[in-house]
Amino acid sequence: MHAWPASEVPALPGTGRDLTIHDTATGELVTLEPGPVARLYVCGITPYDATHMGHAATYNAFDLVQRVWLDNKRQVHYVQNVTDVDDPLLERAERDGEDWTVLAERETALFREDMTALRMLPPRQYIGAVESIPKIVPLVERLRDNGAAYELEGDVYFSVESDAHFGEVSGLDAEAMRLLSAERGGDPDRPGKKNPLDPMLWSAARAGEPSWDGGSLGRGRPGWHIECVAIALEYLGMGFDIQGGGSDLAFPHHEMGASHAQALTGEHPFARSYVHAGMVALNGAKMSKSKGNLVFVSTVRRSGVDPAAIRLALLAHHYRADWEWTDQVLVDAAARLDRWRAAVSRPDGPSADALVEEIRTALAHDLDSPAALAAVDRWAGLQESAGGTDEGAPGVVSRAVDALLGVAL
Ligand code: 5CA
Ligand code: ZN
Repeated sequence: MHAWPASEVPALPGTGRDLTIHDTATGELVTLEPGPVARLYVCGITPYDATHMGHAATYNAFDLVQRVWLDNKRQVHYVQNVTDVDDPLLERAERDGEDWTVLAERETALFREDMTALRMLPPRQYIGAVESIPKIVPLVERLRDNGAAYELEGDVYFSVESDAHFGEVSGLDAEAMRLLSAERGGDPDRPGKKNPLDPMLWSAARAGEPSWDGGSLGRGRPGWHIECVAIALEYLGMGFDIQGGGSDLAFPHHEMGASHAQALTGEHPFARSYVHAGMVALNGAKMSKSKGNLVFVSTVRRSGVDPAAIRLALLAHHYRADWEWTDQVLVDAAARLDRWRAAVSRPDGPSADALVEEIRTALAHDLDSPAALAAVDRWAGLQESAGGTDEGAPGVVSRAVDALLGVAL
């Protein structure tokens, strides 16, 4: 699958910082030590509806991760998937009497447009679940042959007990896991499972559903967690720097993925850190496709709002916070964008050297984008009140805001 076009990232004067970020597995801030090529896997969308502000906020967080790394002279190997076959997608296509492949292609195309408009850096590989099936089948066969997976009425389940590190990503107890598993695509109550938490690796073909040749597994389709494992192992290998997504992916998705990969390879860890963004809500409830309380990026764009204002609305919240989308959030962001644009439109201004360092420091410390915005606000305030004689300072600010925050002034 193809990704979307990259916007250029200007080089800045001075030096970048090492990224310190909150790791869900340890519950602590960790200073990452990526090699010259930092490796990032971010879970992609299930394309049965348009990109909403919650998705955009999560992708914004991992876009900042890349910008900190790039500024710190690292290359970034970024991989993202598209869950282009899964229960919710098939259910939506069925409900609307639409071909599921047409639905998935249309929403994926819209996602690419939204990501491009928001200036999110594209992944090097953007890979669909369907195109990954030939890679997934041998992994499931291997897990079964190693005794880490078992068959139940034609379906194949992963045995969570096969990984000694199971539970270390989310740190949840068994009861909490059971509740979340039922809520998030698992089937803890299915009779015959060795452990209620065991997730599906391969689902045997069912009437009226698409299915693929699964070799010795028989016809069927892949489970959700193994999809991301197959893609991450293929392109990044074990021990990549960050696996990212929203906080609703910590369990079961990232927990199960880590255990699949660890059971497959005998190595630990799958990812060196697991990073999770908070949930964006609308009208008091988590924005979600299944609930339908959504504000779409594309709808707001089509109403004439500058995508840079949408991006500033996302950046105004710390990535780990749960927050509420309101009309006011966007009004404030649009006002900030106008103010910043006016401030950089003059040929000279207050020195920008300290500001560049402030933005760098804020982002390198657990992606503190609200602190970065406050620093730019202060510079814009100085420009408005006293101005300055530093020729070219507005240009430096403009490049820093572009390179580190992804906002084109
Ligand atoms: N395809 C899987 C991942 S492999 C999936 O979860 N797709 S998704 O379309 O449901 O979500 C895409 C990303 O957006 C995930 O990282 C998810 O955690 C995040 N996300 C979903 N809803 C919200 C929300 N309300 N606020 C913040 N992030 C969200
Ligand atoms: Zn995933």
